[in-house]
Amino acid sequence: MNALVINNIQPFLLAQLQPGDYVGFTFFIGSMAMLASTVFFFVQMTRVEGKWKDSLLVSALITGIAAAHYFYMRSFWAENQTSPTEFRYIDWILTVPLMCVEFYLILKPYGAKQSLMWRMIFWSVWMLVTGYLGETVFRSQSAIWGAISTVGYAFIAYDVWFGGARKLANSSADPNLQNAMRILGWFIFVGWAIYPIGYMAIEGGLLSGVLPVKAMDLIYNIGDAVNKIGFGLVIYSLAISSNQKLQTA
Ligand SMILES: *C/C=C(C)/C=C/C=C(C)/C=C/C1=C(C)CCCC1(C)C
Repeated sequence: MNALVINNIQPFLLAQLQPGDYVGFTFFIGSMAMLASTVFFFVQMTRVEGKWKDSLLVSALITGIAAAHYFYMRSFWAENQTSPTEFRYIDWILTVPLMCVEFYLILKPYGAKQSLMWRMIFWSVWMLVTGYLGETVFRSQSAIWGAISTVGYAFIAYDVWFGGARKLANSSADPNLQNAMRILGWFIFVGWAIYPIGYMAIEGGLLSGVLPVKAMDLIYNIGDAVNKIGFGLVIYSLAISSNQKLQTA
């Protein structure tokens, strides 16, 4: 009797992780990496001046929100061995717009208007809501919804590579900012392009049969670690280099 009760509550206390469960491993690694990055960005926030505090705070919020969701997602995966789609998209709908805020914050001193931020946020929400619909409600038409989602992705990539965001950076005459924008542009172009590949691995997706179904979560987990932590580190090094210039000037 007691053993039965303990067995029932055990999954809530102790996530199961089996040998060979590589997706499960990446959920655990992801949760710890996000947690550690959050601590790092918070501590670094106290070491920089002025507006850089906001940028590093947003970096910490991005990895912090992701860390909380990864703790849920890894338990969900451990118990069900299926994709924690809802937690995943709730995480993204909070963290991806915050990445757009990050662009606004670094460009604000060079004349970025709030409209730039809202435009990028709009397209990120577009991308994620339509992607969610394709993964869940309209799974049999996932290719069409994936294409609609990609429109939002393309607008963000355009802004960062050629559009308003890039033009502001180019006109800033700040080599640190221009360099950071170039690297962030590659994050969007290559790092974010990882996600549609994962999406295409779902059942009925364009790459189903080519990639195993479990590849989706593996790809999303790797993408999140690269993009959220890497993105934050680019902002961090921009903050440190600009801050040093301030202090020695
Ligand atoms: C921290 C989380 C990030 C940076 C998430 C980014 C997600 C994407 C860029 C997702 C893009 C998608 C498409 C472009 C088409 C297929 C559906 C999505 C949502 C996977």
